[in-house]
Amino acid sequence: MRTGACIFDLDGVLVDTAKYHFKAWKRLTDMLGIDFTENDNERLKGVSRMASLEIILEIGNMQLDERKKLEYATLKNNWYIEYISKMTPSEILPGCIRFITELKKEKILIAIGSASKNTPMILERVGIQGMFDAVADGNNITKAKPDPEVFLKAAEMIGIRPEECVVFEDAVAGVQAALNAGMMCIGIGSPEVLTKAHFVVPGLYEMNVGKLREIENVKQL
Ligand code: B16
Ligand code: MG
Repeated sequence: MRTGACIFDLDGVLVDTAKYHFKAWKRLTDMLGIDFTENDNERLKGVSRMASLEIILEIGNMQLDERKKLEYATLKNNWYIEYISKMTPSEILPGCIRFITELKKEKILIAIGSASKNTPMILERVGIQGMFDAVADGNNITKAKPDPEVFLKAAEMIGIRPEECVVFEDAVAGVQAALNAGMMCIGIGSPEVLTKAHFVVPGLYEMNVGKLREIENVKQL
């Protein structure tokens, strides 16, 4: 295949917001008396806000009615917004700007495919909102990863066929979503965790257009 577009997940690929999600969930779980660890937080990566709360309630063996669930999810999000509103460009992960600039020179389109409803605010805070040809996020989808909706939406917005898109993802659910969309997926993280990705790098600092070309030539969808 020849890459027409690269679609980037946001949290864990372009910026490290997992620590702020953890801080906000931890504040809630402390309030509810649930023992919640950084290890548990790994299970929330790429998962939507409400699905994350369900996992937390399962960990705490706690049942709540829908009204309470919404109340707590909103509370967590308000705390999360308090943290991310203080983000600065220094929190963009290494290699991200350099790689995106290289892609643009090659006329490869770039888009965001994130589960987060806070995507616009994060992009604005770290100052990269103008870099993308399209942004598909939690605000314009109804089905969470591993459903392919967010990546298909991004591809549709930029007018590139799914089989010409390469997704960069750090979460298992996100890798599965990319495969479900019929796209090539480069995992960001560890190959032991992202077993289904076509190729895995530790971070975008390990990516360049030459490597992308090698991967697209060797790997079959
Ligand atoms: P929000 P991604 C995901 O973003 C996060 O990985 C996940 O931990 C979070 O629960 C989800 O966004 C929803 O975020 O509460 O801000 O809408 O990795 O898909 O960019
Ligand atoms: Mg992610």
